[in-house]
Parts: sequence; C-alpha cells; structure tokens
Amino acid sequence: MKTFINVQDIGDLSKALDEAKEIKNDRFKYQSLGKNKTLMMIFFNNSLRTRLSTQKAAMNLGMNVIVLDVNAGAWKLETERGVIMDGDKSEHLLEAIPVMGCYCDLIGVRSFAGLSDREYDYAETVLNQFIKYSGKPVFAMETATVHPLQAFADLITIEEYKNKKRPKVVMSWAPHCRALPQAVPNSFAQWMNAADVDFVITHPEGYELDPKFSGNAKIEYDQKKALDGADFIYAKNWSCPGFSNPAEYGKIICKDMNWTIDTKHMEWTNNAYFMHCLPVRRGLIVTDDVIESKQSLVIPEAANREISASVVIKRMLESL
Ligand code: AN0
Ligand code: CP
Repeated sequence: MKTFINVQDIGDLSKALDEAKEIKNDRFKYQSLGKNKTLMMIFFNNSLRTRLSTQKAAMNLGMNVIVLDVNAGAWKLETERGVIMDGDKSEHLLEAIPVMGCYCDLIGVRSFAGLSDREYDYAETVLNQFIKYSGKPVFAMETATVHPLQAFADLITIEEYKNKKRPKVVMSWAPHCRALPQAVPNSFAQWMNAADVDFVITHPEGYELDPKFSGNAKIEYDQKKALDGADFIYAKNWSCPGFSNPAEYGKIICKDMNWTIDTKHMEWTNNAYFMHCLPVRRGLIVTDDVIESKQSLVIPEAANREISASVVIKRMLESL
C-alpha cells in the first residue's frame, strides 16, 4: 500500500477487519517488520489521539518515529506556488517535503481544510504535494477532506459491538460553536457505504456532503425518523459543504440545539450505542448523560485508533 486516503486503498474490508482482530490479539506480532525504519508524522494542526495512537502503532511494529509540528518550531511554510515570499513564511513546502522525505521511510500528514476555498481544499493540494514530492508512501492523518484512520477505527468498533449481521448506523449532524471540516463525516460515509451496514445520514438542509463521499447513503432530514431503530448513532458536526450555495462553504448555517444528542434522542433508537471521534464539546454535540452512559463507545473508538494505524503502517511497511 503506497497511499492511504480512501477506503479503496485498504482493499477487501473483511480481510482488513480480520487483520485488525489479529493485531489486537497480539499487538507485537509484527515487531520485526519496522526494524531500522522511520515514520515521520507531520502535523499542521493539533491532535491528541492521532499523534499518540499512530506513534504507538509504529512503535508496536518496531519503528522509529519522528514527529514534526510545523507550526511549533519549524520554519513557517508557504504552500502556494508563484508567490513572492516576502511575508512571514521562510520556506516553501516544495523544498521542505523532499527534505523530510530524506529522513524517513513513511510519512503521515495532518493538514486540515482551510474552509475558505472549496476547490483548493477538495483538490487535497497539500496531501498531493506530499505524495508527489516526498518519494515515500504517505497516509492521511486527517487531511482537507478525509480522515480514514478514524473511519477504519470506527468500523472496527462497530464490528466489535454489533449484535446483528447488518446493523443500522446513523450519522447525525450536531451543533458546534466553531466551523469544523467535513473530513470525518466524508470518510465515515465512504467507509460505511463500503461496509455491510444499513447507513443513514441526517442533517439540516444545506449540509449535504459531497456525493463523492455520501454515495448512495440514505439522507433523512428528519432526525427523529432517521434515528428510529438505529443500532449506532455517530454524532459529528461539520460546516457547510457549500453544494447548494457555494458562498456558504465552510460556514455555520445552523445552530439548532434540538440536534444535540440527549437521552430523548437515544430513546428514539434501538438502544443504540453512541459514537463520536473526539474531541467532543459536551452540551453542544452530546449531553453529559449520554456520553457517560454505558452505551457510549467513545473510548473504545479511540483505543481502536492504535489498531487501525497498526494495520495501515504494517501494510505500508510490507510494500517498501
Ligand atoms: C476536528 C474535525 O472536526 O475535523 C478533528 C476531529 C478529529 N475537530 C476539531 O477541530 C474540534
Ligand atoms: N479523533 C482524532 O483524530 O483526534 P485528534 O484530533 O485528537 O487526533
């Protein structure tokens, strides 16, 4: 595997899930695979889970790990071509990337959507520059439009907790005070569409995701109807993807607190499990009662980030 961006990159999903189970049973099984190999993790944005779980996964595989926080200690990087660099940016990404590639065998990149220019974000400009100029296998650690390590961990979690062959999984938009990217819902939708689940997306009008990711998923604007019979609720906020009105791209166009997942919402479901990728703002996305309930899977999801990262890094090491 040379890149990990979309669900197709992992190939057969049931094989990937079997591999996840195998690694979870014996995390150090492939310890010799990464000997004398180096993972470089590059963060343009903050992280708790991705940083820790991916480093842990690489260490389980016997790798060395270098972490670079671009905005804390490195030169400020210019990402556009054709500019006169007389501002605060001392170095261009087009030199920085091949330099980074000299010191490692694999690269993980976190680079969120800027949310001001839809075309720039959806072209995955920064990620693609890493793929093109680093000369190394590259995986997304949440880029402008995708967060596949999260979606894979979520799928592993659903697999572990489902009590029927084909559970109903509902991804529900929920309110938030800041404009957030669409990467997490995009990837979750893409992975659920590929998995053996009955998948429904519910959100206020105007929040339609790129059909490239939402595919054939059922969209139900009535949250109560969507949650009826749900086995899993996957809550997430995202900002406006700007399909009906491009001027609204990246904006908050709804603040309706009736969408916050509380005990009343949980009662509409089939005793559903509550899921969220974290970090989560209580009182906006979900109430304390729900996130603290025995139905909440937020910690097992985070724990499975180590497993999804292990499978991905193992596959990449095998293809070096
Ligand atoms: C980010 C997002 O919504 O994409 C990261 C989630 C993993 N969340 C925030 O910035 C709060
Ligand atoms: N879920 C997730 O990716 O968390 P971090 O932003 O803390 O890495």
